[in-house]
Amino acid sequence: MPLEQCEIIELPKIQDCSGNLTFIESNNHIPFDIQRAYYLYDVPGGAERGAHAHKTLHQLLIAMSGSFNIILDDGRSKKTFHLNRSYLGLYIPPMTWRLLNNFSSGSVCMVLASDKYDESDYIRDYNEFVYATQKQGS
Ligand code: T46
Repeated sequence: MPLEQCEIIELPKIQDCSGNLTFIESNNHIPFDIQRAYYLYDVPGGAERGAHAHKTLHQLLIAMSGSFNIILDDGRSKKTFHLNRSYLGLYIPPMTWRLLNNFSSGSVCMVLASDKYDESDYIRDYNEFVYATQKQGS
């Protein structure tokens, strides 16, 4: 998918003197049905996550706490995003290579996904990913 389809989505934020509340509705605030949620936490300093693409999975990444970088790659170009607010989500469509790094201490990355875990949906080899994107584009 072209990188232009990857975007930061600003989620609703209800603010009052006792704190903030953010909510997410499938197919309203994000363009897919949520089938799974998972989160990354206790990530050691200097660690990297991801380094793969998904064939069909749509995801939204949110920094629930702390911050981290996400480098996205569509096989032609790369773009780096920085997440550090719990009302901002990064939408990642299928066929987008991602690498997460620069996790701050205590950071939590929550992920909403359009499908259940399926290892056969992963492309973990970068050359295979680039080949697949070129085939799609031709
Ligand atoms: C992404 C980043 C942010 C499961 O059993 N169930 C699951 O739902 C998931 C996501 C993973 N696993 C198992 C599969 C592997 O044995 O947990 C292990 C690590 O999984 P993975 O390589 O997917 O972990 P990350 O953190 O490198 O990547 C994940 C997502 O796959 C990826 O799409 O954007 O988190």
